[in-house]
Amino acid sequence: MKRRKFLRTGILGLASPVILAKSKNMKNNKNNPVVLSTWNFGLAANEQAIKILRKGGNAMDAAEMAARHAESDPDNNSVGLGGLPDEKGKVTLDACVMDSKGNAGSVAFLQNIKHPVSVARKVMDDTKHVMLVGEGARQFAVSSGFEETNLLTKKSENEWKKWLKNKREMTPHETHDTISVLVQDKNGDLSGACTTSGWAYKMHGRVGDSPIIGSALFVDNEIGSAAATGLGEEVIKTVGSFLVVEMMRQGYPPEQACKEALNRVIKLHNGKPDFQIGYIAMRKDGEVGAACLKWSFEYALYKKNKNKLYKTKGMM
Ligand code: SD4
Repeated sequence: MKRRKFLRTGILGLASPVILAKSKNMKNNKNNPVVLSTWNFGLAANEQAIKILRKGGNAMDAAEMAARHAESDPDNNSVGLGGLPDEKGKVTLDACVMDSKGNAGSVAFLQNIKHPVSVARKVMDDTKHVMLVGEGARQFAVSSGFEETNLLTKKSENEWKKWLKNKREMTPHETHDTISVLVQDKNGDLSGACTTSGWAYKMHGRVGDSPIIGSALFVDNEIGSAAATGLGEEVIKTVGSFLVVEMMRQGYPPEQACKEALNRVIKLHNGKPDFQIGYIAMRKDGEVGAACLKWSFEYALYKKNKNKLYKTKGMM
């Protein structure tokens, strides 16, 4: 098939009315910071990012602060403190960051550290590696000055004990609270962060998409950034956030780029996925978009001095 025709017909072979913009000469959105994050607690997280941006801070610092806010919230049962544990009652954390220079840091299967996103940042800033996992990640965190804390709150422990009675299989959309944050600062530079305790009552040792660069988060400072929430296994298999950014590079607007990435998942599941994935995307010119597979998905957007919650309907 000729390239041009392929672009016009889209992944499922369906005609789509998408107008492909030229990504080459993408305008940089300067002096108009934008913050985009997943779910309704993204609003409060965005506020933390805004504080940094108002002082002229950079996108990476702002994204980290936003993610830290969700990690500290004991009522958010999918991130940091108060996150629901795995099948063995252990709270295990995944997080990553990526900045405008293409640097990245990540931690997976980290335990007893309240701010995995900041450990991921340290991996990026202070080591020659991108990813540390498990006990090695914990040791690195402690040696970098992070305090160890028990993250299993009484509430989460009680939930886990209830679950132990029948071990009903949960899906991530039942406890969806992963925070992914995309930020553009006043210079127009892009960065992002993602942090989660993952799938409630998952197998001990399970790692999701959230620490995987390209899956839950990808930033290309020339084109845009994208991030995910939802069933990590399916995001990993389709390298979701990288794909969304690549679609924007091809000229798809942010929302359409998210939908094209979701079309891949729909196709792999014979048109009937029974789980949730949500993507958020931010383009270099400050345009944003979001899409989800099913039901609905809320995201928080700060732009032009307004921080508001939006809801997008599922594609099916
Ligand atoms: C995971 N993607 O561990 C995460 C879960 C999630 O909203 O996003 N929940 O698979």
